[in-house]
Amino acid sequence: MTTELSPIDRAKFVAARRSCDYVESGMRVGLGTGSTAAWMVRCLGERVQAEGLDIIGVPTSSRTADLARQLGIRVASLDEVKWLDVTIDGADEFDSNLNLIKGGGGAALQEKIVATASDRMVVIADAAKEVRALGAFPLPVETVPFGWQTTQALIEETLVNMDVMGRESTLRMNDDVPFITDEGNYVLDLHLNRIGNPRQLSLVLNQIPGVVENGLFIDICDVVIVGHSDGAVELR
Ligand code: ABF
Repeated sequence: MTTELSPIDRAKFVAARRSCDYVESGMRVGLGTGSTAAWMVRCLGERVQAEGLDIIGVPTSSRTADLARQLGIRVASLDEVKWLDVTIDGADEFDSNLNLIKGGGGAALQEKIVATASDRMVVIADAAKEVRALGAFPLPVETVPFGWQTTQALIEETLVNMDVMGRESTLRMNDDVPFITDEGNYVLDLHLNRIGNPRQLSLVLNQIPGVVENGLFIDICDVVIVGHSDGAVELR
């Protein structure tokens, strides 16, 4: 399955495979979204088939639910299991405090709900996701469809008037119709370049009427497993 992988895909696979050490029979497991998380789902599916691993998977997106079912993993909704032993998910960026930018795939709201409803959150990523300061990756902000362009203008006005961003931040948002999420909400991408105070920015954004959630994960991640083509490193 993995001999012909590119170096970055191998790094993702290595991190994903290591993360499965956190999973044992009887666990309720949040299953993340994205290409790295897909490797984790495949590895768990192999264990279900090979050793009868008995887990309940709670997917963070419809894409992950489809993959998990195809691989024979028992799937349930968060409402059915209420709380999880562990969630394993990817990220777009992580810093030295294990704060994250997530949601590049448009599932940040569901991912944050599932990750928060877990005893432990494990992030799996290739080394390129490690940053000194969050923000080079566009920050997803999920809004309700009603008045989304007004919400976008409110976001811009609020952030420009506050010093929650780094000196070299600029505010650029998509002009075309935003991405539509599983929940039917819209996703705006904030091109901030560097976020000076991610904790404060996350609080400020979620106070703006119309904003449902943002892709900053502050004090949620417990472990980041960084994959390299020749091994994995765990950061706590
Ligand atoms: C999901 O997948 C998102 O939160 C995150 O943006 C993305 C990472 O994708 P990949 O693992 O493909 O880089 O976890």
